[in-house]
Amino acid sequence: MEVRAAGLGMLRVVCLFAAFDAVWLLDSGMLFPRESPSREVKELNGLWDFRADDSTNRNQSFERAWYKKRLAETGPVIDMPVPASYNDITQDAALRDFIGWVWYEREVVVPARWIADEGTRVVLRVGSAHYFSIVWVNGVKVTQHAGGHLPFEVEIGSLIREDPTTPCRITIAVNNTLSLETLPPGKIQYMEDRTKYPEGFFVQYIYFDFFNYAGIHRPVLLYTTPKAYVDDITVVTDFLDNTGLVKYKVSVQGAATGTIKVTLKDKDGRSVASSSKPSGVLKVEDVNLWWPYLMHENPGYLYSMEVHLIATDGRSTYEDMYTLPVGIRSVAVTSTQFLINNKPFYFHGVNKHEDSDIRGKGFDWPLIVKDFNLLKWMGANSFRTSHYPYAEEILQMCDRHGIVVIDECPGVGIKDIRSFGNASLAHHLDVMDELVRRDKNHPSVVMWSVANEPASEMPPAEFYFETLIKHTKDLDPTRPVTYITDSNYARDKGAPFVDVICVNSYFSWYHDSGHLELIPLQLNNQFENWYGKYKKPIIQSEYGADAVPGLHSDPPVMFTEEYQNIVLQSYHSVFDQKRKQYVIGELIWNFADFMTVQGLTRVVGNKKGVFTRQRQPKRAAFILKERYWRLANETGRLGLSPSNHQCHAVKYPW
Ligand code: BDP
Repeated sequence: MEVRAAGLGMLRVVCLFAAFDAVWLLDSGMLFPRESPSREVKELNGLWDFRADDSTNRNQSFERAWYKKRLAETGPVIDMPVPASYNDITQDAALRDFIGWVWYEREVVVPARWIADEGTRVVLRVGSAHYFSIVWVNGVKVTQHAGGHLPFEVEIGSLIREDPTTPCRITIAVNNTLSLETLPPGKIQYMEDRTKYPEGFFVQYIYFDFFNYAGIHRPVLLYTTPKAYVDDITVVTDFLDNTGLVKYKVSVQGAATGTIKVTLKDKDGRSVASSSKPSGVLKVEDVNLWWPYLMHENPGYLYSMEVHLIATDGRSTYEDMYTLPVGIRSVAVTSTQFLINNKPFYFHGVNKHEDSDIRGKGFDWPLIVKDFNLLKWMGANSFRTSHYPYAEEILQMCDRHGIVVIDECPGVGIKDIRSFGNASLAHHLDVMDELVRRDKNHPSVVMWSVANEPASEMPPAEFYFETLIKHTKDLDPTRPVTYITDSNYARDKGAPFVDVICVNSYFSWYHDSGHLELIPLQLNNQFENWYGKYKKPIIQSEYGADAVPGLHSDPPVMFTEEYQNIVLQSYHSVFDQKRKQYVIGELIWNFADFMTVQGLTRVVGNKKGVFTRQRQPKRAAFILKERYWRLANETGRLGLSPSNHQCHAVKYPW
């Protein structure tokens, strides 16, 4: 038996590593900017000059070439913090709801040495800006990028060296207009009825349930590398018995010849494996595997892979160092289970948003750390990045704390048949390229989600999702792929292609409102139908109910905390039956209340959070906490049972 298991393990490793060579098709990397002996980072966060182009045709800024001079010379500017959404920073409702171009500008002092040293690359990087961005340096266009939530960068060293005496003026124009071909899709409609709307009045329709926050959402920075540099690193990991296997590939740019030294170090800085080849397999004896939070006493174990390059471009010699955190783990899916390191993993977690008061979707360390503390307090072991990629810093936290991630692209609200066309698909494939390129090395990321609740019953959905999912698997054959389906779409054309069925349902909320007693019947049927049809493991990827904090009623009525609690508990009783069969996870909608567009069903935003937007618990948070810690003890494989409870018990952290 053991011999057979070992043989199967070896087969898995061979298949996994064989697939590796055929993939990672992208031609350049997007390594997270890190300081090292050869690399410096200069953050450009803080106050930028800001001006919205509110001209009637929304185009005056281009007609008048605002990028050519200082923004303050084009008209009145205001202070705008970066990173932050601009929407909630002022008292101006017109700016909160603004659609069109906004302009950010800042002058930067570039260290003289960076300019003087021709062997230094100076890279300008924007962590994310929503949605379409154009960047100029000293009035010269240097790059543009379509899509929020993902980084883009450009080398500007040669440009700033042209005239080292001019200050480096960075101008970024950002446009939040969404079309049927963007991700997420949206639509602008001009209103023609002059008895109701003035000339030029338009609205942007969106098909998703969160505020369309805009602006520069994540850090902007300059960083340096030598002219010959480590451009990308890819790692795929597995293990056999006690030996960890790290298959890696380093790609280098700017060098004619060079030597590479790769050293894998453990947490104490001891070298555990090394190589002098640009690609290969590192073997780690007595490996410390990367385990999820609550599945092991020592979750989130990370090694450091130090890549040291010495290269020459024919004239000079350059030295570059980059250190990548590496977690060694495996992921696999069977028809009824999700396996991490060959052990069944049950997702007990949350869906989140990047969303908070004042900052909107702006990156904010205090908020991020608070959220992790709340996740761990609750006993959550996972979350889905609903409905778009989150900041890389958040994924790094997940790596370190062992929080498992379903990494979702911004394919939310694909509801119009025109959003299944070729242009949309091409953009969706590009976005998946960018997402996988950015997040491929995170051990916490265990599955890709290519969309949320698309109109997957429409005829074009079949080709669209077959292409999209196949492409994602070509990019990364090591992780399962899913998209999130709405339980109403009984005729789901994409489901045959996914590895895991993720299903959202809101019984007794959007249907049969007030009829809590129907939840067990309807949920049970939901699971049986999906499993019966596809024989794939299922995650309840959303469920929940709005609760206005402090609103009470017994017997429960909608929008009270009691109603939210009963919804959760009714779902939980069915999960408890089905998790013994093929249900592999439950993710509450939502971790915290979040802002939405104004509408009849939203009282200052979506209130399905188990925490308020200010991160205070509703009663439901305590229900989940009690449940998640219990699940951790039952499913976490810590060796817990009543008899050995003393030796390994997961302790409540209070
Ligand atoms: C789901 C959507 C999510 C919404 C939620 C709701 O995926 O974005 O916020 O419904 O209505 O269908 O609360």
